[in-house]
Order: sequence, then structure tokens, then C-alpha cells
Amino acid sequence: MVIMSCIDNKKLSKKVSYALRHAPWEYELELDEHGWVYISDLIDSLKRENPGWVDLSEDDLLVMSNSFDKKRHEICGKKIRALYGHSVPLKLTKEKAVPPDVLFHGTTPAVVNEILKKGLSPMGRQYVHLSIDVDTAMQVGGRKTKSPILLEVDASHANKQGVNFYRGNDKVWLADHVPVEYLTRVAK
Ligand code: HQG
Repeated sequence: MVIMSCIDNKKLSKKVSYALRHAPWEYELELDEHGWVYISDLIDSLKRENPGWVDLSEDDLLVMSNSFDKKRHEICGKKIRALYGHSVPLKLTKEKAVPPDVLFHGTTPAVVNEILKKGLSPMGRQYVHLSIDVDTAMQVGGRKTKSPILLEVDASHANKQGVNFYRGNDKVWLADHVPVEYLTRVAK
């Protein structure tokens, strides 16, 4: 027998990202220093908030987190965390990692000149978000403009000269700040 789940994975993913990236306190959750919370606590809170999710289970979260090309959440044992995107006040501890030689950042015409003066800053989030390839970067920029601007990041030199990088998922890398000397605007 095939059991059909009526969970809207996109809606659930957005809610989980909101709780784990931006406002855990609204869900009576406290992130540990690496961003983890107990899945059972998250589920209890989501059930209380949304009558349509009274039967929400750990399996539903697992299915949701595996149902997108973009891996936003990680589940390990009894815990879940967002892999990137955080804006909570206490900065999460991430392990430094050696990035690919080149990374990309998609942005908007409105802010590109500012970035080319001051470098890439995290703005409303804890880390700058970088993409592993051009297509991903253009999609990220395309969330905000019809004409995304592509920046190439010389991650290899930046890293050798002391800029810290951290792994987000297989397509997203994070950094604290990327100085302008490592950025090149690419015509696209
Ligand atoms: C810009 C989504 C002015 C930066 C995406 C960007 C990504 C500056 C904006 C992830 C600046 C911040 C993150 C400076 C950077 N002056 N503007 N010095 N430095 N900026 O949304 O990278 O689908 O916080 O170019 O796909 O756009 O939610 O970051 O335009 O992976 O999973 O400031 O969020 O993932 O915007 O996107 P954001 P982002 P999800």
C-alpha cells in the first residue's frame, strides 16, 4: 500500500528554514553553537503552530529535506540544523575549510558598485554566501533582479592570504567577508 503524505514540502521547508535560520525563539527552540536543535522539539512546535501538521513526523522532515536540489537542512540522529543562511544574533561556530579555487556570487545591479568598493559583506546574515558554479550564482542573483550580476571570487588566493571559508552544502560556500581585491565582475 502506498501511503500518500499531504505535506506541502515547500511550505514546510520555508517554515523550518525560518525557525532554524532566523527566529528559533518563536518556536521555543535554542540553537546550540553549531545550529542544531532536537527534531522532536521542532516537530512539537510546528504541530502547535499549524493545525494541518498535527501528524507531522520525523520521516516527513527527512523526506522534505531530501526533496530539493538545494540541500538546506541536515539531519543527524535526533537533531536537525540549517546548513546556511542564519541571521540569529549569536554567530554559529563553523569549521574552516579549503574552498575550491574559484567561487561565484550573484548579485544585483543596484549594489554591485558598493560591493566593488567595499567587498562582499554578510549584510543581514552571519556569513557571505558564495556559489560553486555560475548557474547557481545566477539563480541566487535572479531571486532579486531580472538582470543578475556575476562576480568571480578568487577563493584560492583569498584563502591563502587569510580569508576564512566554510562549507555550506555541495553548492554553497560561506565566508566572513571577501575583500574587493579577490572579486572580478564577469560579463554574462
Ligand atoms: C549583497 C538563498 C551592498 C549581496 C540564496 C546580496 C543563497 C552587498 C545581499 C542564500 C554587500 C544579501 C544567500 C555590500 C553583499 N554592499 N550589498 N558590501 N555585500 N551584498 O539574501 O547571497 O533559497 O542575505 O550581493 O539562494 O543573496 O533561502 O544573500 O544581494 O544561497 O536557501 O547583499 O539565500 O538560499 O542578500 O543569498 P542575502 P544572498 P535559500
